[in-house]
Amino acid sequence: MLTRIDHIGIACFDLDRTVEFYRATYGFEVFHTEVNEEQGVREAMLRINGTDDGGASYIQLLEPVTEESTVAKWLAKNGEGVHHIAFGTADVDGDAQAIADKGVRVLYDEPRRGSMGSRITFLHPKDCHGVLTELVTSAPADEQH
Ligand code: CMX
Ligand code: CO
Repeated sequence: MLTRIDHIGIACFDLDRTVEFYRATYGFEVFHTEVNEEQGVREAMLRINGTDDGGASYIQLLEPVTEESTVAKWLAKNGEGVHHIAFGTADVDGDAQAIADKGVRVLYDEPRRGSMGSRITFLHPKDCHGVLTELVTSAPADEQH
């Protein structure tokens, strides 16, 4: 069951400048940064709020680290902006299977590593009314890194 918005992914050309905009304009501080080589991104997670199930909601700022990155390709076509939304679930495997059974293309056979040790998969935007949609199961709080 999808229980919360885990994050909204925003593609940007310059992560440091975009982080500074979010800090100066809204007061949001960086909670976590990492490079995810597999996803081809350098990212900053800005924690916005906690939620009823113990999870949190974030803004995920994404800067491509390679020319081949899906985010680089998207930026070249669209410029900066909202790239995807991510729903949180305790069971990304079960929910991805249930959604695939409804005829929506799930992009990965098995969930991959996402921010802070989470497990993630994506639904094809063309099957989701134009919205690239991510499903996330967070790592347990003491295993987030
Ligand atoms: N939102 C909405 N539509 C999108 C999209 C997005 N983010 N990315 C691509 N599309 C659309 C394109 O506009 C295009 O539509 P048209 O044919 O009508 O022009 C179509 O999908 C195909 O786009 P493409 O540019 O040819 O891109 P690809 O098919 O090569 O890749 C996708 C699209 C979704 C398969 C790829 O972006 C992907 O695998 N995404 C999942 C991984 C990812 O995004 N990782 C970065 C974030 C990591 C994280 O969140 O941690
Ligand atoms: Co994401």
